[in-house]
Amino acid sequence: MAADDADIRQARSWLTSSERVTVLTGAGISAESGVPTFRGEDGLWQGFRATDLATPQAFARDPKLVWNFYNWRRQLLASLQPNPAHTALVTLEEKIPHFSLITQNIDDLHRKAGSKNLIEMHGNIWIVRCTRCQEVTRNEEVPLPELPSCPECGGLLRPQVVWFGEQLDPDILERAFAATRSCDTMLVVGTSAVVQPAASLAIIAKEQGARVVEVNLEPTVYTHQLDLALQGKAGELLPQLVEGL
Ligand code: BJW
Ligand code: ZN
Repeated sequence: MAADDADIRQARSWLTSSERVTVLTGAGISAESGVPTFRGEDGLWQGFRATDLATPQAFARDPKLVWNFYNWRRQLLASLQPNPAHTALVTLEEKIPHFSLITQNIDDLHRKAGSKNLIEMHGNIWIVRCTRCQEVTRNEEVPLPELPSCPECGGLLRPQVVWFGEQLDPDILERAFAATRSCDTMLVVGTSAVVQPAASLAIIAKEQGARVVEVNLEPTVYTHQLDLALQGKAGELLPQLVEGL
């Protein structure tokens, strides 16, 4: 059922009365900017499932294939802009005394929109890391060579993103947990909530007594456990939520 005005007013009043708001976003918030999501029909790249390429095993087996996938996404992202959902979160950050934005996205669109207190759980597509000397650098070259090499040591570079089976950066994970444990209201936007540990954040927030509001085109596995589910497009619902705050 599509979100109605009463639900939006309810969510807005929780936001207005909150000192601390934490937002968790996933691929769905960037969909209206033209970024494909991972699951569903959108999650395909040249016949490959995107999630099958986001693994250390795929990179070890065929680094060219995986780099082609990331080069294709870098090329696409270079021309894409944040949408009204990203902008609404910048507005929200300006209004809320303690605001944190946790994103699973690597697309940099929250930063491009102007969000400040940003926690990128799965890394960033514009950062590369040397697989030999571990040097980490921002690199916006598009496209990179099929097998890009480290300017310091000649080792093979990889994207600074978190693949399946890899540990999240412990400092980043701790920041995400801290923002989750302390918030009064959490907004969960455009994530299928199947990938751990990000998926557990909404439940942790709930257990700590926060109000949790989901914004998604479709119901997710968590919908019934949360306080309110607003069904619809993030680019339409988030601007309505922050209107008049
Ligand atoms: C809209 C919309 C619009 C569309 N408006 N909404 C515990 C239990 C079981 C398994 C595990 C576990 N702990 C760890 C695991 C293993 C694994 C995991 O979770 N597997 C599950 C699939 C079961 N997790 C890991 O491996 C993590 N590492 C870890 O935990 O290390 C320790 C450990 C290792 C091994 C075992 C145990 C512990 C790392 C996870 C890294 C995920 N990496 C990726 C790739 C990042 C780089 C890249 O982008 O290339 O991250 S995979 C991919 O999924 C990407 C995303 O960030 C992530 C989440 O996807 P997201 O954002 O939810 O997107 P979609 O497409 O799924 O959903 C889009 C949603 O938007 C949909 O709901 C739409 O309806 C909605 N939507 N348009 C509003 N306009
Ligand atoms: Zn190196």
